[in-house]
Amino acid sequence: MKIKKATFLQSSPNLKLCVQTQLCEFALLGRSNAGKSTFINTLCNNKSLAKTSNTPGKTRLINLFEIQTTYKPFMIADLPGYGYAKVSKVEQAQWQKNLEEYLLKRENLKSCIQFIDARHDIQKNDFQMHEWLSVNNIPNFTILAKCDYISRNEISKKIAEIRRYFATDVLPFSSKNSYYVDGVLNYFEKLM
Ligand SMILES: Nc1nc2c(ncn2[C@@H]2O[C@H](COP(=O)(O)OP(=O)(O)OP(=O)(O)O)[C@@H](O)[C@H]2O)c(=O)[nH]1
Ligand SMILES: [Mg+2]
Repeated sequence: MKIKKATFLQSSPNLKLCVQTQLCEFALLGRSNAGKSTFINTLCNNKSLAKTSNTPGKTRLINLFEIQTTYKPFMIADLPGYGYAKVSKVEQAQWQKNLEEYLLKRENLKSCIQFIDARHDIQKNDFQMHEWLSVNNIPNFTILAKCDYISRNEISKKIAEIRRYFATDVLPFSSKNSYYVDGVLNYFEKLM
C-alpha cells in the first residue's frame, strides 16, 4: 500500500480522552530519542507532521495520527519515550499508569512497535518494556531505527541479535532515505 494522506488528530493525556475509532492502530514505543516521531514523518513524507527534537522527551502525550492509504486507513499513536531522566518521579509514575492503561485497554490497538536505536545495545528498560508486552500478550514487533549510522553488515547482525532476544520480527529503518518505507508499509498491510 501507499500513503495518500496523513493527518494529526489529537494529543491526549490518557486513554479515556482518546478519540474512539474502529481503525487499526499501531503504537510507537521506545526510549526517548530513538526516532519514533521522525519515523512518522518519514513514513508520511511530511517533516512537520509529528514534533521531533534533538532533546529527548519531546513527545509528552498520546499523539494520534490518521493515515489514509491506497488500501485501508489506519492510525498511528506516537507515545512519549521512556528513559527520559529529566521528568520528575511523580510525572513518570503518572505517565507509566496512563501508558499501561492505553496499552492494555485500547480496543483497536493492532500492534506495538518497539524502537531500538541502531547505535546502541538493547538497554535494560528496553528489555523491561519488551517483557511487559510479552507478559500482557500485547502483539508487537521491532524497528531498528537510525540504520544510516551503521553498515549493512552491522544491520544484519543487529537484526539477528534483536530477533534472538525479543523473538519478534525486526524491520530496519532510517529517516535519512525512503528506502525502508515500503517494507514497513507492506508489513503494516499484512497485519491489518
Ligand atoms: N541519522 C538519523 N537521525 C535520526 C533518525 N531518526 C531520528 N533521528 C534524529 O534523532 C532525534 C530524535 O528523534 P525523535 O523522532 O524526536 O525521537 P523520539 O523517539 O520521538 O523521542 P521522544 O519524543 O523523546 O520519545 C532527532 O534529532 C532526529 O532528527 C534516523 O533514522 N537517522
Ligand atoms: Mg517523539
